[in-house]
Amino acid sequence: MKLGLGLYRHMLNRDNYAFAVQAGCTHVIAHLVDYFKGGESNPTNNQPTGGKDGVWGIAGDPQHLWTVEELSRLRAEVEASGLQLEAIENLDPAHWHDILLDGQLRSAHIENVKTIIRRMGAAGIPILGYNFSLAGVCGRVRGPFARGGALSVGLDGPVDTPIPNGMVWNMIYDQQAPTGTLPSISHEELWRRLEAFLNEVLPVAEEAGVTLAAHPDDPPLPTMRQQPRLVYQPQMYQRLIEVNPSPRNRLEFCLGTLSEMSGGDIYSTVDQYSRQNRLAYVHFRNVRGKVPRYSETFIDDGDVDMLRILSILDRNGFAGVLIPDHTPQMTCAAPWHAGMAHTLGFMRAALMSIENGKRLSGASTPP
Ligand SMILES: [Mn+2]
Repeated sequence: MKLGLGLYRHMLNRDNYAFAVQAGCTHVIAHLVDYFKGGESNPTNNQPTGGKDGVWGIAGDPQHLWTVEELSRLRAEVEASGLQLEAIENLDPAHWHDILLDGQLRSAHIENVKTIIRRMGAAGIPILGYNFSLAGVCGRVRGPFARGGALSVGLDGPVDTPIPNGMVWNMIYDQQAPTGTLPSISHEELWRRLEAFLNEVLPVAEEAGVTLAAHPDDPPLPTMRQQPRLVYQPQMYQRLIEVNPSPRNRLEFCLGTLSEMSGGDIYSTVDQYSRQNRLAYVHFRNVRGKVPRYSETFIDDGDVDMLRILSILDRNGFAGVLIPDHTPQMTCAAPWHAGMAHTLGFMRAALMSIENGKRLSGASTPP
């Protein structure tokens, strides 16, 4: 297993690459969507929250798809710092909103995603993470929920305010949209859209050598903002991978979200999907509680035994990248970095302990 750091768009710079190397990382996962553009309730020194039913920010330029040159330059900068670029996390709503919404631009947006996948392949970036969700990440509350009063986020019950027109997945893609709200759809309609999307883009992903990695719904409730959620119980990931058997159809395996789900057992869930070799990469996060009430914790302080998770991943031969997902904000001049450094230190020690255990038991072959 490999240690990585996820960086938001405005954090993609040499200082943060050096920080990652210093913390023992070998890989970076990059967000290219600027979630914070025009957002009012979204401090840029933390994960985007947007408030309970607010907005992260304004989506990007619908005419500008990430170019091979931009992607290659990013990869080169990451590699110049001694790291590898493992994945791009999340598509810009500006480029694919009508796939989620089944709108008039759907076929153009399918072409957008195919183009992005081909360009990632050309730039040698192996994984594209996505979240097939209308309401996206919403309903979050912030507070001193973590150990020592560290600022963290959580869920305090469902949020049912409808999504305004022109907004999808936490972001505004049309500032001129007529007033009104998005009509509700059924769970089966959402699955139909997901299946059509995967069946159209996975052949291109196979050709391009790019893996699609699906994030589960965070928060994992059956509905949020009057819209269905896709993967809100662990078993629903099985349906997603059975939609299309392509080896490029994999999971952005978010341990925190899976642990927040009301059903299932986190350890058997990790075993089930890692045994099938369906994990593209892992969001390594701990949490206390389950829907509809939970909060994010420090990595060593939640409901989940993260060491046990790693031993299951190791036993099943997972060799991909783990990144801290979110962490509580630590009380100091660099709250985000301190939280990440704390989690990365924990992860590094845990991974070293697994390797040492194998060496002592003679299980690994010498180099
Ligand atoms: Mn996650």
